[in-house]
Amino acid sequence: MSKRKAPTTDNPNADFCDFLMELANYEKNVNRQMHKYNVYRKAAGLLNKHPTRIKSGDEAKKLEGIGKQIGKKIDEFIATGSLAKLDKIRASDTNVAITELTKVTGVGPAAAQKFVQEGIMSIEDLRKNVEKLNHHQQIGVKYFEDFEKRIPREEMEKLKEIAFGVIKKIDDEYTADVCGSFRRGAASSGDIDILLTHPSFNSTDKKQPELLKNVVLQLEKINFITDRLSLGDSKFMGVCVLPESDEETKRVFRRIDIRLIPHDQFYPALLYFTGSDIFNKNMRAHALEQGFTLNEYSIRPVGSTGTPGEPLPVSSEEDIFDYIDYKFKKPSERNE
Ligand code: 8DG
Ligand code: CA
Ligand code: CA
Repeated sequence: MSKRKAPTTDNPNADFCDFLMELANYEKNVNRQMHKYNVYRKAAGLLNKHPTRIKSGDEAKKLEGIGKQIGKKIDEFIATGSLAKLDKIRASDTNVAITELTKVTGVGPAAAQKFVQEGIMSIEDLRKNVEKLNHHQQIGVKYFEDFEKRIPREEMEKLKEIAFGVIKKIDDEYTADVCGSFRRGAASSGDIDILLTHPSFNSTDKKQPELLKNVVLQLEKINFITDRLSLGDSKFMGVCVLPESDEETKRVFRRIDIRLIPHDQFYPALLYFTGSDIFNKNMRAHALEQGFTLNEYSIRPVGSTGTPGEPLPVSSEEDIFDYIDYKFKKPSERNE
Protein backbone atom coordinates (compact mmCIF):
# COMPACT_ATOMS: atom_id res chain seq x y z
CA MET A 1 0.00 0.00 0.00
CA SER A 2 1.17 3.47 -0.61
CA LYS A 3 1.41 6.08 2.06
CA ARG A 4 -1.59 8.32 1.67
CA LYS A 5 -0.91 11.49 -0.25
CA ALA A 6 -3.98 13.17 -1.58
CA PRO A 7 -3.74 14.07 -5.24
CA THR A 8 -4.19 17.78 -5.77
CA THR A 9 -7.45 18.54 -7.48
CA ASP A 10 -9.17 21.82 -8.17
CA ASN A 11 -12.17 21.26 -5.98
CA PRO A 12 -14.09 24.10 -4.37
CA ASN A 13 -13.72 22.57 -0.89
CA ALA A 14 -10.01 21.79 -1.10
CA ASP A 15 -9.11 23.77 2.03
CA PHE A 16 -11.66 21.86 4.12
CA CYS A 17 -10.39 18.56 2.70
CA ASP A 18 -6.84 19.56 3.59
CA PHE A 19 -7.57 20.26 7.22
CA LEU A 20 -9.72 17.14 7.55
CA MET A 21 -6.92 14.99 6.10
CA GLU A 22 -4.42 16.62 8.44
CA LEU A 23 -6.66 15.74 11.38
CA ALA A 24 -7.17 12.23 9.98
CA ASN A 25 -3.44 11.59 9.74
CA TYR A 26 -2.91 13.01 13.22
CA GLU A 27 -5.45 10.56 14.64
CA LYS A 28 -3.87 7.64 12.81
CA ASN A 29 -0.19 8.38 13.30
CA VAL A 30 -0.05 10.12 16.66
CA ASN A 31 -3.09 8.82 18.55
CA ARG A 32 -3.50 5.53 16.69
CA GLN A 33 -7.24 6.15 16.63
CA MET A 34 -8.18 4.37 13.44
CA HIS A 35 -11.87 5.01 13.93
CA LYS A 36 -11.38 8.78 14.11
CA TYR A 37 -8.97 8.55 11.19
CA ASN A 38 -11.69 6.93 9.10
CA VAL A 39 -14.35 9.43 10.18
CA TYR A 40 -12.22 12.41 9.10
CA ARG A 41 -11.13 10.69 5.92
CA LYS A 42 -14.68 9.85 4.97
CA ALA A 43 -15.72 13.48 5.52
CA ALA A 44 -12.81 14.68 3.38
CA GLY A 45 -13.85 12.23 0.65
CA LEU A 46 -17.44 13.52 0.72
CA LEU A 47 -16.38 17.15 0.47
CA ASN A 48 -13.84 16.29 -2.19
CA LYS A 49 -16.57 15.13 -4.54
CA HIS A 50 -19.06 17.83 -3.56
CA PRO A 51 -19.47 20.03 -6.64
CA THR A 52 -20.07 23.37 -4.91
CA ARG A 53 -18.42 25.36 -2.16
CA ILE A 54 -19.80 24.42 1.26
CA LYS A 55 -20.93 27.60 3.02
CA SER A 56 -21.56 26.38 6.58
CA GLY A 57 -21.27 23.49 8.99
CA ASP A 58 -25.01 23.01 8.73
CA GLU A 59 -24.79 22.59 4.98
CA ALA A 60 -21.97 20.06 5.40
CA LYS A 61 -23.97 18.09 7.96
CA LYS A 62 -26.62 17.38 5.34
CA LEU A 63 -24.11 15.00 3.78
CA GLU A 64 -24.40 11.55 5.29
CA GLY A 65 -21.17 10.88 7.16
CA ILE A 66 -20.58 14.43 8.41
CA GLY A 67 -21.74 14.98 11.97
CA LYS A 68 -21.86 17.69 14.59
CA GLN A 69 -18.15 17.77 15.47
CA ILE A 70 -16.98 18.18 11.92
CA GLY A 71 -19.77 20.66 11.23
CA LYS A 72 -18.44 22.82 14.08
CA LYS A 73 -14.91 22.64 12.72
CA ILE A 74 -16.09 23.78 9.31
CA ASP A 75 -17.84 26.76 10.91
CA GLU A 76 -14.72 27.62 12.89
CA PHE A 77 -12.58 27.36 9.78
CA ILE A 78 -14.95 29.56 7.78
CA ALA A 79 -15.07 32.16 10.57
CA THR A 80 -11.37 32.30 11.46
CA GLY A 81 -9.49 30.74 8.54
CA SER A 82 -7.88 28.23 10.89
CA LEU A 83 -8.58 25.65 13.58
CA ALA A 84 -7.44 25.98 17.18
CA LYS A 85 -7.08 22.20 17.41
CA LEU A 86 -4.76 22.07 14.42
CA ASP A 87 -2.69 25.01 15.64
CA LYS A 88 -2.15 23.13 18.89
CA ILE A 89 -1.22 19.91 17.09
CA ARG A 90 1.26 21.73 14.88
CA ALA A 91 2.84 23.44 17.90
CA SER A 92 4.01 20.12 19.34
CA ASP A 93 7.47 18.99 18.21
CA THR A 94 6.57 15.39 18.99
CA ASN A 95 3.47 15.49 16.81
CA VAL A 96 5.36 17.12 13.97
CA ALA A 97 8.16 14.55 14.21
CA ILE A 98 5.81 11.55 14.29
CA THR A 99 3.92 12.92 11.31
CA GLU A 100 7.18 13.37 9.41
CA LEU A 101 8.64 9.96 10.25
CA THR A 102 5.48 8.04 9.32
CA LYS A 103 5.85 9.35 5.79
CA VAL A 104 8.65 6.83 5.36
CA THR A 105 7.53 3.46 4.02
CA GLY A 106 8.09 0.85 6.71
CA VAL A 107 7.74 3.36 9.54
CA GLY A 108 4.33 2.93 11.14
CA PRO A 109 2.95 4.90 14.06
CA ALA A 110 4.51 2.60 16.67
CA ALA A 111 8.01 2.74 15.14
CA ALA A 112 7.74 6.51 14.73
CA GLN A 113 6.87 6.95 18.41
CA LYS A 114 9.80 4.79 19.41
CA PHE A 115 12.20 6.80 17.23
CA VAL A 116 10.89 10.08 18.62
CA GLN A 117 11.40 8.81 22.18
CA GLU A 118 15.02 8.19 21.21
CA GLY A 119 15.29 11.75 19.93
CA ILE A 120 15.09 10.88 16.23
CA MET A 121 12.91 13.74 15.02
CA SER A 122 13.36 14.01 11.26
CA ILE A 123 14.24 12.19 8.04
CA GLU A 124 17.74 13.64 8.46
CA ASP A 125 17.97 12.04 11.89
CA LEU A 126 16.83 8.70 10.44
CA ARG A 127 19.62 8.96 7.87
CA LYS A 128 22.14 9.48 10.66
CA ASN A 129 20.87 6.36 12.43
CA VAL A 130 20.57 3.83 9.60
CA GLU A 131 21.79 1.08 11.90
CA LYS A 132 18.55 1.45 13.86
CA LEU A 133 16.43 0.91 10.75
CA ASN A 134 15.26 -2.41 9.36
CA HIS A 135 15.81 -3.17 5.68
CA HIS A 136 12.40 -1.87 4.59
CA GLN A 137 12.92 1.40 6.47
CA GLN A 138 16.41 1.82 5.04
CA ILE A 139 15.03 1.61 1.51
CA GLY A 140 12.25 3.98 2.55
CA VAL A 141 14.78 6.54 3.70
CA LYS A 142 17.05 6.02 0.70
CA TYR A 143 14.26 6.90 -1.74
CA PHE A 144 12.26 9.15 0.57
CA GLU A 145 12.12 12.16 -1.77
CA ASP A 146 11.23 10.02 -4.79
CA PHE A 147 8.48 8.12 -2.99
CA GLU A 148 6.88 11.41 -1.97
CA LYS A 149 6.34 12.23 -5.64
CA ARG A 150 3.22 11.02 -7.34
CA ILE A 151 3.55 9.06 -10.58
CA PRO A 152 2.00 10.76 -13.62
CA ARG A 153 -0.40 8.54 -15.54
CA GLU A 154 1.82 8.67 -18.61
CA GLU A 155 4.68 7.15 -16.64
CA MET A 156 2.33 4.56 -15.11
CA GLU A 157 1.51 3.45 -18.67
CA LYS A 158 5.20 3.01 -19.41
CA LEU A 159 5.90 1.10 -16.20
CA LYS A 160 2.95 -1.15 -16.98
CA GLU A 161 4.11 -1.81 -20.52
CA ILE A 162 7.58 -2.86 -19.40
CA ALA A 163 6.36 -5.07 -16.57
CA PHE A 164 3.67 -6.77 -18.66
CA GLY A 165 6.08 -7.35 -21.53
CA VAL A 166 8.42 -9.24 -19.22
CA ILE A 167 5.59 -11.19 -17.60
CA LYS A 168 4.09 -12.32 -20.90
CA LYS A 169 7.53 -13.33 -22.15
CA ILE A 170 8.03 -15.62 -19.16
CA ASP A 171 4.69 -17.32 -19.74
CA ASP A 172 1.87 -15.92 -21.85
CA GLU A 173 -0.68 -17.68 -19.68
CA TYR A 174 -0.11 -15.14 -16.94
CA THR A 175 -2.78 -12.50 -16.55
CA ALA A 176 -1.71 -9.21 -15.04
CA ASP A 177 -3.65 -6.08 -14.22
CA VAL A 178 -2.65 -2.76 -12.75
CA CYS A 179 -5.23 -1.94 -10.10
CA GLY A 180 -5.31 0.77 -7.40
CA SER A 181 -5.82 4.39 -8.35
CA PHE A 182 -4.48 3.75 -11.87
CA ARG A 183 -7.37 1.44 -12.67
CA ARG A 184 -9.74 4.06 -11.26
CA GLY A 185 -8.45 6.39 -13.94
CA ALA A 186 -6.42 8.68 -11.67
CA ALA A 187 -4.23 11.30 -13.34
CA SER A 188 -1.45 10.30 -10.96
CA SER A 189 -0.78 7.42 -8.58
CA GLY A 190 1.16 6.94 -5.37
CA ASP A 191 2.59 3.60 -6.47
CA ILE A 192 2.00 0.82 -9.00
CA ASP A 193 -0.15 -2.11 -7.85
CA ILE A 194 0.00 -5.22 -10.02
CA LEU A 195 -2.21 -8.27 -9.65
CA LEU A 196 -0.87 -11.44 -11.18
CA THR A 197 -2.58 -14.75 -11.74
CA HIS A 198 -2.00 -17.98 -13.63
CA PRO A 199 -4.52 -20.68 -14.64
CA SER A 200 -2.38 -23.41 -13.05
CA PHE A 201 -2.79 -21.91 -9.59
CA ASN A 202 -6.06 -22.17 -7.66
CA SER A 203 -6.89 -21.54 -4.02
CA THR A 204 -7.27 -25.27 -3.33
CA ASP A 205 -3.82 -26.07 -4.80
CA LYS A 206 -0.61 -25.98 -2.87
CA LYS A 207 1.21 -22.67 -2.94
CA GLN A 208 3.28 -21.80 -6.00
CA PRO A 209 5.56 -19.03 -4.82
CA GLU A 210 7.81 -19.48 -7.87
CA LEU A 211 5.04 -17.98 -10.04
CA LEU A 212 5.70 -14.71 -8.24
CA LYS A 213 9.41 -15.16 -7.66
CA ASN A 214 10.13 -15.78 -11.37
CA VAL A 215 8.46 -12.53 -12.29
CA VAL A 216 10.43 -10.60 -9.67
CA LEU A 217 13.70 -12.19 -10.77
CA GLN A 218 13.15 -11.36 -14.43
CA LEU A 219 12.15 -7.79 -13.62
CA GLU A 220 15.32 -7.50 -11.55
CA LYS A 221 17.38 -8.90 -14.38
CA ILE A 222 16.41 -6.04 -16.69
CA ASN A 223 17.00 -3.57 -13.82
CA PHE A 224 13.35 -2.58 -13.74
CA ILE A 225 13.03 -3.73 -10.13
CA THR A 226 15.95 -2.20 -8.24
CA ASP A 227 15.23 -3.04 -4.59
CA ARG A 228 13.16 -5.43 -2.53
CA LEU A 229 11.21 -4.39 0.51
CA SER A 230 9.72 -7.84 1.02
CA LEU A 231 9.03 -10.98 -0.97
CA GLY A 232 6.57 -13.55 0.33
CA ASP A 233 4.74 -16.44 -1.30
CA SER A 234 2.05 -14.19 -2.68
CA LYS A 235 3.17 -10.59 -2.19
CA PHE A 236 6.15 -8.63 -3.39
CA MET A 237 6.83 -5.07 -2.29
CA GLY A 238 9.70 -3.20 -3.86
CA VAL A 239 11.10 -0.43 -5.97
CA CYS A 240 11.11 -0.01 -9.75
CA VAL A 241 12.32 2.56 -12.25
CA LEU A 242 12.02 3.35 -15.95
CA PRO A 243 15.12 2.64 -18.05
CA GLU A 244 17.53 5.48 -18.65
CA SER A 245 16.41 7.61 -21.56
CA ASP A 246 18.20 10.08 -23.80
CA GLU A 247 16.48 12.93 -22.07
CA GLU A 248 18.53 14.60 -19.37
CA THR A 249 15.80 14.12 -16.80
CA LYS A 250 16.65 12.43 -13.53
CA ARG A 251 14.95 9.09 -13.09
CA VAL A 252 12.50 8.79 -10.21
CA PHE A 253 12.36 5.52 -8.28
CA ARG A 254 8.84 4.22 -7.69
CA ARG A 255 7.11 1.93 -5.23
CA ILE A 256 5.73 -1.27 -6.76
CA ASP A 257 3.52 -3.99 -5.24
CA ILE A 258 2.91 -7.28 -7.03
CA ARG A 259 0.41 -9.78 -5.68
CA LEU A 260 -0.03 -13.35 -6.87
CA ILE A 261 -3.70 -14.28 -6.72
CA PRO A 262 -5.21 -17.79 -7.06
CA HIS A 263 -7.01 -17.97 -10.37
CA ASP A 264 -10.43 -18.62 -8.82
CA GLN A 265 -10.06 -15.59 -6.53
CA PHE A 266 -8.96 -13.12 -9.16
CA TYR A 267 -12.12 -10.99 -9.38
CA PRO A 268 -12.69 -10.50 -5.65
CA ALA A 269 -9.01 -9.49 -5.49
CA LEU A 270 -9.30 -7.18 -8.49
CA LEU A 271 -12.31 -5.49 -6.93
CA TYR A 272 -10.60 -5.17 -3.56
CA PHE A 273 -7.28 -3.85 -4.81
CA THR A 274 -8.90 -1.42 -7.21
CA GLY A 275 -10.45 0.34 -4.23
CA SER A 276 -10.77 2.99 -3.26
CA ASP A 277 -10.64 1.67 0.26
CA ILE A 278 -13.55 3.95 1.17
CA PHE A 279 -15.51 2.51 -1.74
CA ASN A 280 -14.60 -0.99 -0.50
CA LYS A 281 -15.83 -0.18 3.00
CA ASN A 282 -19.17 1.03 1.67
CA MET A 283 -19.57 -1.95 -0.64
CA ARG A 284 -18.72 -4.40 2.14
CA ALA A 285 -21.29 -2.76 4.41
CA HIS A 286 -23.89 -3.05 1.67
CA ALA A 287 -22.97 -6.71 1.13
CA LEU A 288 -23.51 -7.43 4.82
CA GLU A 289 -26.92 -5.77 4.75
CA GLN A 290 -27.80 -8.09 1.88
CA GLY A 291 -26.58 -11.15 3.81
CA PHE A 292 -23.16 -11.61 2.20
CA THR A 293 -19.63 -11.30 3.42
CA LEU A 294 -17.20 -9.84 0.92
CA ASN A 295 -13.42 -9.68 1.14
CA GLU A 296 -10.38 -9.83 -1.14
CA TYR A 297 -10.75 -13.63 -1.49
CA SER A 298 -14.42 -14.31 -2.00
CA ILE A 299 -18.05 -13.45 -1.62
CA ARG A 300 -19.97 -15.79 0.64
CA PRO A 301 -23.59 -15.90 1.83
CA VAL A 302 -24.03 -15.48 5.58
CA GLY A 303 -26.52 -17.96 7.01
CA SER A 304 -29.02 -17.29 9.80
CA THR A 305 -26.45 -18.61 12.29
CA GLY A 306 -24.01 -15.94 11.17
CA THR A 307 -21.47 -18.36 9.73
CA PRO A 308 -20.45 -17.69 6.14
CA GLY A 309 -21.14 -20.41 3.57
CA GLU A 310 -19.04 -21.55 0.64
CA PRO A 311 -17.60 -18.96 -1.75
CA LEU A 312 -19.96 -18.19 -4.63
CA PRO A 313 -18.73 -18.67 -8.18
CA VAL A 314 -17.43 -15.41 -9.64
CA SER A 315 -16.25 -14.86 -13.20
CA SER A 316 -16.32 -11.07 -13.39
CA GLU A 317 -16.54 -8.02 -11.14
CA GLU A 318 -20.14 -7.61 -12.30
CA ASP A 319 -21.04 -10.98 -10.75
CA ILE A 320 -20.11 -9.66 -7.34
CA PHE A 321 -22.23 -6.52 -7.73
CA ASP A 322 -25.13 -8.68 -8.94
CA TYR A 323 -25.06 -11.01 -5.93
CA ILE A 324 -25.49 -8.13 -3.53
CA ASP A 325 -27.89 -6.19 -5.74
CA TYR A 326 -25.55 -3.21 -5.98
CA LYS A 327 -25.53 -1.02 -9.07
CA PHE A 328 -22.37 -1.78 -11.05
CA LYS A 329 -19.80 0.94 -10.84
CA LYS A 330 -16.98 1.27 -13.35
CA PRO A 331 -13.55 1.62 -11.74
CA SER A 332 -13.58 5.35 -12.53
CA GLU A 333 -16.74 5.66 -10.41
CA ARG A 334 -15.18 4.01 -7.37
CA ASN A 335 -13.29 6.94 -5.94
CA GLU A 336 -15.55 7.14 -2.87
P1 8DG B 1 -2.49 5.70 -4.48
O1 8DG B 1 -1.53 4.55 -4.56
O2 8DG B 1 -2.59 6.44 -5.77
O3 8DG B 1 -2.14 6.62 -3.36
O4 8DG B 1 -3.95 5.15 -4.14
P2 8DG B 1 -4.49 3.64 -4.18
O5 8DG B 1 -3.90 2.89 -5.30
O6 8DG B 1 -5.98 3.72 -4.10
O7 8DG B 1 -4.04 3.09 -2.76
P3 8DG B 1 -3.04 1.94 -2.32
O8 8DG B 1 -2.62 2.32 -0.95
O9 8DG B 1 -1.96 1.66 -3.30
O10 8DG B 1 -3.97 0.67 -2.14
C1 8DG B 1 -4.47 -0.06 -3.25
C2 8DG B 1 -5.85 -0.55 -2.93
O11 8DG B 1 -5.87 -1.47 -1.85
C3 8DG B 1 -6.82 0.52 -2.52
O12 8DG B 1 -7.28 1.27 -3.61
C4 8DG B 1 -7.91 -0.29 -1.90
C5 8DG B 1 -7.18 -1.45 -1.26
N1 8DG B 1 -7.21 -1.27 0.20
C6 8DG B 1 -8.29 -1.52 1.01
N2 8DG B 1 -8.00 -1.31 2.31
C7 8DG B 1 -6.79 -0.79 2.35
C8 8DG B 1 -6.03 -0.27 3.41
O13 8DG B 1 -6.39 -0.31 4.58
N3 8DG B 1 -4.86 0.29 3.06
C9 8DG B 1 -4.49 0.36 1.78
N4 8DG B 1 -3.36 0.97 1.50
N5 8DG B 1 -5.17 -0.18 0.76
C10 8DG B 1 -6.31 -0.73 1.02
O14 8DG B 1 -9.36 -1.90 0.56
CA1 CA C 1 -0.05 -0.08 -3.25
CA1 CA D 1 -1.67 2.48 -5.45
